[in-house]
Amino acid sequence: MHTLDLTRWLAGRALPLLAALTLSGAALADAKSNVVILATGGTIAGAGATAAASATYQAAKVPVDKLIAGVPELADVANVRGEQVFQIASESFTNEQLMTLGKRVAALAKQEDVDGIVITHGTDTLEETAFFLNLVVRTDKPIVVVGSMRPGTALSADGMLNLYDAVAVAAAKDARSKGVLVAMNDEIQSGRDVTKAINIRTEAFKSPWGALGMVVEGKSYWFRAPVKRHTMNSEFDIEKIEKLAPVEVAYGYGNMSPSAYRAFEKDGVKAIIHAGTGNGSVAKHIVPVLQDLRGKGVQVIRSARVTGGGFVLRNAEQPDDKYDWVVAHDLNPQKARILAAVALTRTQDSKELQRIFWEY
Ligand code: DAS
Repeated sequence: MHTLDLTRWLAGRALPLLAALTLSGAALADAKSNVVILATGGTIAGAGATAAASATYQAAKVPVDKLIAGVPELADVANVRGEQVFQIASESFTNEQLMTLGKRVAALAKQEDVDGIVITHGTDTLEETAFFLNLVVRTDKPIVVVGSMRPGTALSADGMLNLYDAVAVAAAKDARSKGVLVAMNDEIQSGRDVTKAINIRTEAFKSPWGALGMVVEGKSYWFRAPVKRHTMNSEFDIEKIEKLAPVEVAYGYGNMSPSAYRAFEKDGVKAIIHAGTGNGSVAKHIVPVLQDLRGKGVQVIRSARVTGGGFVLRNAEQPDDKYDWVVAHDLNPQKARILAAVALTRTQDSKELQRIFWEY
C-alpha cells in the first residue's frame, strides 16, 4: 500500500476513533451527576485557632467555594457547584431562614440540570432543617444535609469526608425517593428520624430506629427505607406555604412552673409542644393550665423529653381524647415543633393534626 494511501487509511480510521474516545470522555464527564451544594454555615465551615482546638472554634467562617476547593475528590463523584445561602451558626436559624432555604432547594430540585442537592449546615439544628425539608420539598431527587463536629482546622477533622460522602449520596441514583437524608460519620440517616444525640463527638447523630445505610469510599449501601410520608407523597408543599405557624416548646421537670406556657400564650402561639417527663407526662398542677390554653384555641401536643426509641402513647398518661390534645408519637420536641408549624399552615383541626402526627 502506497505511503499516501496508508496515511489516508489511518486518517480515515484513527480520527473517528480518537473522536469517539474524546466524546466518550466528555460523555463520561456528563455521565456524572450534577450536584449543587447550598452552604448555610456551622462547624463544617468553622475555623479554630490551632489544630488541637477541636471543640473551641468559630462556626460559619469558611465560604462554600473554599469548602469545595478543600475536597478536590468531590469532582470524582459528581459535577459540583456551590451557593452560599447563609453563613450562620445553626442555633440561630429562624423560621424565615428555613423558608428561604426550602424555597431555594425546591427551585433547584425542579431544574433538569440538577440531579442532587447537598446542604452544609450547623449540627445544632440540622435535624430540624432536614425534617422540615422532608415535609415540604416535593421531589424524589436526593437531598442530603451534612455537618461536622470538628472544624476543618482541627486534627482529624470530620467535615471533609462528611462532605465527600454527602455529595456521593446526592449523586447516587439509589438515594432517590428515600426522603431527605443526613450523611454524617459514614452513616446515611433519615432526615425524619435523626437527632443530635451527643454534643461533642463525631458519632453525634443517631436515629432511634437505626440508620438507613452507610456510605463508604463514595458508595452508598442501603439496609432500610423510610415508611413515613415525605417529599413526593407529602401533602405539604413549600410553594404553597407563606409563613410557618408560631409554635413553642416547654420542658417538663419536677417542681415546674406554668409561667412558660402563660408567656407563650401571651406571644400568641398556635400550639405548644409539652416536652413531658416519661411518656409525655403532665404535672397535675400543669394540667388545668393546658386545658385552659386548649379552651382558648391553642393546640396542646404531648411530646417527651425522653427520646431514643419509644413514642408517646395516646390516652395513656393523659386522657387526650377527653382534653382534645394531640400526641407527637415518636417525634422529639424539636421535631414535633417543626411538624406542628408546617401542619398548622393547612389545618386548625386537632383530629387532622393527630392524623398528620401519625403519618409523617
Ligand atoms: N454552633 C453549631 C452550629 O452551627 C456548630 C456546629 O456544630 O455546626 O450548629
